[in-house]
Amino acid sequence: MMKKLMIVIFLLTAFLQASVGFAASIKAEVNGMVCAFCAKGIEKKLNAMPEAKGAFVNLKRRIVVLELKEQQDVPLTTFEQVITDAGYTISKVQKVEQSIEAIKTEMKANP
Ligand SMILES: [Cu+2]
Repeated sequence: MMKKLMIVIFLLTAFLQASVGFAASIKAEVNGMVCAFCAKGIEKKLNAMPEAKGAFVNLKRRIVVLELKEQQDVPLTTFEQVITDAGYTISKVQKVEQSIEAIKTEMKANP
């Protein structure tokens, strides 16, 4: 009885880890964005990617976020290429398990 319960818990944990282990967004620190047109341009380029669910730029914090559609992935190098081709440089880039909404909420909480 106990053994069965342990197996169920183990499987459930494995399943949950697999489902949340998926990166929801690519978040980067981008240099060279100086105005709202820069931000809009980057958002437009990222939104044009087939894997994109959404894109978000915060000029003040120099943050660029590409949220991915479910079960979709984009290599960091591909993301970096889009940004550098647009004329900007990246100082930091990482995959995060957060949606754009979650990132915005986090930013509001830490002004
Ligand atoms: Cu600009």
